[in-house]
Order: sequence, then C-alpha cells, then structure tokens
Amino acid sequence: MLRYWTAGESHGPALVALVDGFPAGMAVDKALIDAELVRRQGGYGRGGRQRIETDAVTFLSGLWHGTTLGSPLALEVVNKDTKLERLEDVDRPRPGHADLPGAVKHLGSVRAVLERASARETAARVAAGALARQLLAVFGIEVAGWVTELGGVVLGDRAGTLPELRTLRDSSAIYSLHPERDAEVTELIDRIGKEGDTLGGVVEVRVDGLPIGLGTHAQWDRKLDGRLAQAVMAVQAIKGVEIGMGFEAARRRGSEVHDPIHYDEAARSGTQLGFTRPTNNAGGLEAGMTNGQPLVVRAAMKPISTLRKPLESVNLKTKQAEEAAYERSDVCAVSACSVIVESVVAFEIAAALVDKFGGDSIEEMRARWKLYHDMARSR
Ligand code: EPS
Repeated sequence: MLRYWTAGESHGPALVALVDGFPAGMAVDKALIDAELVRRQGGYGRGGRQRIETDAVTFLSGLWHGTTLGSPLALEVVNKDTKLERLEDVDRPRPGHADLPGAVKHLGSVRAVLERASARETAARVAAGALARQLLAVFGIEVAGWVTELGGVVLGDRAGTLPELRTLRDSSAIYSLHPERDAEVTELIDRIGKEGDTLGGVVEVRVDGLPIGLGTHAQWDRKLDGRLAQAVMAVQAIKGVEIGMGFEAARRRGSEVHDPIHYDEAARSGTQLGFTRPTNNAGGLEAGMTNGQPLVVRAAMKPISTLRKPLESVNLKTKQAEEAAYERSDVCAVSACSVIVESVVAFEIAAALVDKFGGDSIEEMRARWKLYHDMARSR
C-alpha cells in the first residue's frame, strides 16, 4: 500500500512528506522534484512569500545512492521564513479560512490553526507527487495539468499530446493552454489585486498511458474515482471536483453521455487491447476503474480567503464587529493549484498502480505489468 502524510507549519522550520510503501529499485531524479516545487511557487498573482522561499527537496531517508530502498522516504522542504516562535496570535478570523472553526474546535488560538491550514503545506504534497510521477513514468504513464478558467474568464483546454500541451502551458504566465490570452487574465489579476480582492478558477489534469483496470468496482473505499475525489477535494480552497463530463452529464441523455465501445484488431499490441472509444465523456473512469482512456479530472478553486480589503468578522476576545485580519497573501494562486492537483492525482494513480502490480520492487512490478497485459491480450 503506497500512502503518504505531511507535517509542518507554514512558518515552522520545514514541511515534510513521509512516503510509505514506495517500491525499491527506482533511481530518483531530485531535479524533477525541485522543478515541480519551483512551478508551485510560480504563476501570475502570487504573494510576497514566494520571493523569500526557494523550495527544494532533501531526502532524509529511503534512498541509497539515489535509488529507493523500499523503506519509508522522508522528503523535507525547508522554510526560509521560519518565524513561528515570534508570530503573534490572530484575534479576527478570516471568513473562508480555517481560523474560526479550527480555533473553536481546538479550544485554542487562531495562529495554531492557520499555520497548518496554510497552503504552504502543499509544497510537501507536490514533493510526494513529483516522486510518484517518476514511478508512473517507468510504466509510460504521464500526468499534466493546466488552468482552464480564472476569475470567470473561460480559457478551456486544447487537443494535443501531453508533451505538446506541457510546452504550451509552460509558455503561459498563468499555466493555461491559451498563452495568447495571458494579457487579458494578468490585467484582470492586477485590477482585482489593486481593489484588495482575490480570484479563483478551475484547473484540469490529464493522465495518459493508463492501463485498463486500476482501481476497483468492488468496494467503495477503493474505487479510484472516489480516491481521486478525496485527494483533490482535500487540497486547500477546492470546492468542487469533476471527472470527465462531470456535472454536465447530469443535464444530458444517456445516449449523449456514454462512450461507445469499438474494437480494432490493429490497435492490439503491448498494453493496447484493441478496444477503442470514439469519445471520452467518462474521463477515463468507469465504475471506479480506469478504462484505458485518458483520465480527466477538474477542480474548482475558490478565491483565497485572505483579503487585503478585509471582510466583516468578529474580534474573538471582545466579540465586537471588526474587520478580518490581513496577512501577506496572494491575489490568485490558481496556477499553483494546477501543479498541486497534478501532484495529488499522480500520487493516487501511483498508489492504484502499486495496488494492482505490487509494491516491493520496480522489477517485480514491471514483470507483473507485462504478465497482466499478455494475459489480457490473449483472451
Ligand atoms: C503559501 C505560503 C503562504 C501564503 C499562502 C500560500 O505564505 P505567507 O502566509 O507567509 O504569506 O502565501 O497561504 C495561503 C494562501 C493561505 O491561505 O494560508 C505557499 O507557499 O503556497
């Protein structure tokens, strides 16, 4: 079973991801993890914290000569802005943040809650996800994500291979597949920022190269669509998750939603079993299992809840009406959110891969991957 947890406060010494159940025998490319951490720090509209930090991963355990041992991996991302011990408490909870429910729940302070609730924690999730992507790459599975909507401006996706789309996305200041529309969006971010407000958006992640049969129909808590929804919904500020056609499927007839099944003998080789689908409204998942089509997940991110022009709140000490606290923040972190959703999706797919093909060693996984596809093709 491949799983991970994170630890760390936004202004504590470091963020840590503890990855358990990762197979032995994989050479880790640390530069690929650092590149994802840098992308998470970027995107137009980020705040002052990203000018302080230069996120990079250090492996505290689980590697020997750069190769996974099969033992738990501890990944550390050090915080430069380590000032937790000097920070004051916050009396005026921000609507939309963890401040009020967290402080009440713990019978404690707002500071104790906001430090852990902060999206700074996602640096650890991105590190774990970037490690998981390297496992997926061994099996030819690729993951990429982008922004499809920002502040109400609908940008949409685009047809193409993932390497093509990644190149296009990396040329966009907001990580969209329509860099020609960057100016329209960055002007909007500037204007909203000047007004002291924040913006949300929609991100999309696509996974190519998946085999048929990751996940299961048999038990609710191991259905892959359910696991993905949990992983994505648990990212800070996410308020909605869709797979494939998503909510739009509810408005259409069955004949307009379900993807016909065709068979093409010529498309039967290696991991390809010959089944083709002219459409992919299911987003690569049927009954909690991958169906061999690209997986498509979308997530809706609400605008960041720390506003320079604060909302109405209450002083927790005096119970008097006061403006919510303002701490340095981002106007828009939707681009970063696309990197984070990519990372948590990659990790869940890697976990499903380990469930199906075994988690002791890469070598055994490869052999079982081949055996499964040989058996499935011979039927
Ligand atoms: C973030 C770091 C934080 C915030 C942001 C995300 O740094 P600081 O609080 O020191 O400015 O910029 O956190 C939030 C959006 C939030 O609501 O807490 C990061 O590294 O992503």
